[in-house]
Amino acid sequence: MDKSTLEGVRANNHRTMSRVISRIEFDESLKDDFFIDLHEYSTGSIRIGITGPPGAGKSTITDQLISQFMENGKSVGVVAVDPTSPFSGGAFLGDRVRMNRYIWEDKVFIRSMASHGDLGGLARKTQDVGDVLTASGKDIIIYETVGVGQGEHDIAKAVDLTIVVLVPESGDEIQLMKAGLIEIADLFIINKADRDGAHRLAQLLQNMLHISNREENLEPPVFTTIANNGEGIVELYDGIHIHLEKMESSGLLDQKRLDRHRNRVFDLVQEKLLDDFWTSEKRTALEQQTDSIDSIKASPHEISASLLNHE
Ligand SMILES: Nc1nc2c(ncn2[C@@H]2O[C@H](COP(=O)(O)OP(=O)(O)O)[C@@H](O)[C@H]2O)c(=O)[nH]1
Ligand SMILES: [Mg+2]
Repeated sequence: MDKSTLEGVRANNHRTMSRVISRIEFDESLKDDFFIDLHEYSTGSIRIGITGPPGAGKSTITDQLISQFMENGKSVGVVAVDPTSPFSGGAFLGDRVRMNRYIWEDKVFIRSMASHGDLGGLARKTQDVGDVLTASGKDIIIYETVGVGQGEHDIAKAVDLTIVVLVPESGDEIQLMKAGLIEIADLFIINKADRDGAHRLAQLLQNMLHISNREENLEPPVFTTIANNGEGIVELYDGIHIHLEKMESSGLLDQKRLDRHRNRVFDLVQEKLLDDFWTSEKRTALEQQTDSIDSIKASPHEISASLLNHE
């Protein structure tokens, strides 16, 4: 990676961007210098995470939002993060085909990214990829991820606005709480409002949010959509902007961005220390000290202390 790579990114060269993103994805070392030089160009975008259960309509909504942003003269970078399987997952392929109608436009860049089972680095990777897309001139970065585990929390940490997509079948209050998506949402969409129960669920959700909301927080708005025919999309698009403005004027957006900045430094330090620590000698020492079932007699605390003190 050298200056010309940065220039390629800045010139919105999608091939260069793809190459850089693959290196981030597969953890092939990119020099700190690259990111240091990139930084001044990487702070101007709005970053939105879209999460929810499989099949809820996240990709369809993303697709509709891309059209809205484009109509309003904005360029968009989309990262579909698949936390469970490598690229070739059926649903993802479908997503890409549907989103492909923009591929010829240099104002839209769409990319899927697998986490390779390593969720640890996901927040960092998605932020690094967001920086690359921002530096290429994208105004809006959208991350789509399936909300079934840990991945959506990493994405929520990496964005300005987290959107949770639910469907009428998403269930009652208890099921919603259990799903663990409530606490990360800044904004909700009940999609598939062509089915029974969408408005009931929207009402239930609004009541829940109203009761549980603490004063200093902004209450997440709830929108209903029928994404596959575009119903409710303009209202959603406007609602996203109104909510972002509220987040901005209340200071919440700055707070989020600052927390993100600080956490990023924290995570990077942690990763670097771990990388430096686990030399091949240390790994060998660990393996030698844990090479048979008998070795479980030794205290893990003692083994770790000896590794930490080992020169
Ligand atoms: N009935 C109905 N189907 C929808 C709606 N939105 C999306 N779909 C369909 O639901 C399926 C899953 O949508 P997709 O966007 O791939 O969901 P994702 O897994 O959350 O990304 C697709 O067949 C869509 O066409 C909607 O509002 N109503
Ligand atoms: Mg999808």
